[in-house]
Amino acid sequence: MQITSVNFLKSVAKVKDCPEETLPEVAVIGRSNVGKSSLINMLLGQNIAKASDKPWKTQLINYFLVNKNWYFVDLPWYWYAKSSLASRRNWIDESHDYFLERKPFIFVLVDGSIVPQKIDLEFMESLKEEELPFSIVVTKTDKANQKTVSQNMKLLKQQVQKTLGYLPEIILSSSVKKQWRDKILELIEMKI
Ligand SMILES: Nc1nc2c(ncn2[C@@H]2O[C@H](COP(=O)(O)OP(=O)(O)O)[C@@H](O)[C@H]2O)c(=O)[nH]1
Ligand SMILES: [Mg+2]
Repeated sequence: MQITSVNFLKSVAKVKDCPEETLPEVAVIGRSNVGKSSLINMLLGQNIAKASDKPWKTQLINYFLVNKNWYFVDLPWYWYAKSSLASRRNWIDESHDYFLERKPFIFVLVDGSIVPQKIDLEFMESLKEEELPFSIVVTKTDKANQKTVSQNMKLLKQQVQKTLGYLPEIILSSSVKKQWRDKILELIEMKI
């Protein structure tokens, strides 16, 4: 897919303020700092999503209108591994409500430079329980050496398979090296 136009549409705090559901939607979700905004910037070819080290700046749902025919959505939920069980349940429920209402194509982002995190597996399991299909994008594959990334990938595949009973599509990415951009855009084109 060629990106011919990108417009920042709006940021909203509540699902009720989301744009009319007339266009297909691709949503990225993942732990704070996993690389959601950077991935969007890399795929769209411009610094349009705020990428920052300050996660509290991005607690809104951000909509980008791409090629005038689909939305790319940067989602705010899904906090820290150390968040309390109650707050975890809360954002998991909020994100489910969003997904069930808007039915986006979902990318769950996981950090390829570290070993698989329990909170990521928990989140994927919760999506499965709601029968919400998703693909996994592995971010920051440039941040660790190749051997470490391969080991992390192997563990990820094993643990996801064990948790879900199947393996969703897993795609690698590096927003810094701008790798696998075409492949991810191809997948988006297929899904929207
Ligand atoms: N090395 C490396 N750093 C990345 C990559 N993607 C994001 N980052 C960095 O990770 C931090 C968080 O990225 P950001 O996109 O804001 O994450 P978000 O909170 O999930 O939106 C920033 O400092 C980014 O520069 C990547 O592919 N490789
Ligand atoms: Mg962000």
